[in-house]
Amino acid sequence: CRRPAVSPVRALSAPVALTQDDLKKLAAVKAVEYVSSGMVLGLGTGSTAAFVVAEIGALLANGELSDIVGVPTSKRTYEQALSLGIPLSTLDDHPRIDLAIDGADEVDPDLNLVKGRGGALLREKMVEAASDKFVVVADETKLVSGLGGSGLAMPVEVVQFCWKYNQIRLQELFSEERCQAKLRLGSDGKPYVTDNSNYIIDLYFKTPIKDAASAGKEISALEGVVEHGLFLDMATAVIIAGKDGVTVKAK
Ligand code: ABF
Repeated sequence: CRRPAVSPVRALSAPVALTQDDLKKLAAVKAVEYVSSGMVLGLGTGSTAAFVVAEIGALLANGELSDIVGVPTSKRTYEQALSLGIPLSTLDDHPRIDLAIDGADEVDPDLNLVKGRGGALLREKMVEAASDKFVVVADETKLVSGLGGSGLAMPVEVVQFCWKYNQIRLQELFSEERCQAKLRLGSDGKPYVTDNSNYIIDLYFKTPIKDAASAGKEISALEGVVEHGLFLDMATAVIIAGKDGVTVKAK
């Protein structure tokens, strides 16, 4: 078995009340147990995924892992992995990925996910769809009974052309869930622009999505929609870190 990595991820607090960050770190360390030398890895985006990347970097540095190639799901994950000396590649050069590890915004009882509040949903879905295994890391606050149930954003990436037209069509698509569709703005008050030069329309539901599978198809059918944050039947396993410990839910 591996000697403990030296990454900051391992420096978990003593058994006192665990913060949400502590829980994210616990999930990250558990997920990296799925990583073996020689793997092509999908590197996720978000704060939990960042702890995974940090742990992989530390294991590479202490010799516990070798011959890893990472395919990042965002420019910011690319920068983080580069800074840690993780060899990087692309889907063009590595169209088959052994294992992707990424966070999520919502996890339902069937391991279906809402992802993309970090704005990286398109590259995340491309990388994770190309992966033999997709392990999700999350703290217990991400668990929901039904997707959309958190009342927080479910993102849809749209081309910039006539975004308002698609905002209206998306809102109408979910009138039963009393959906509010809002253009995501950056900290500068201007429309947030993704790594792929698109906009994001965030959908906020008053009640969980009635039929996520149909919803995904209907969203994708809208002209000008690039991708959405419903990741259905994609996760191989979900690692949930909670106050009572770490659990692994597998399909
Ligand atoms: C990423 O993980 C995004 O899809 C999602 O928004 C995010 C969750 O972020 P965090 O781990 O910071 O809660 O994959």
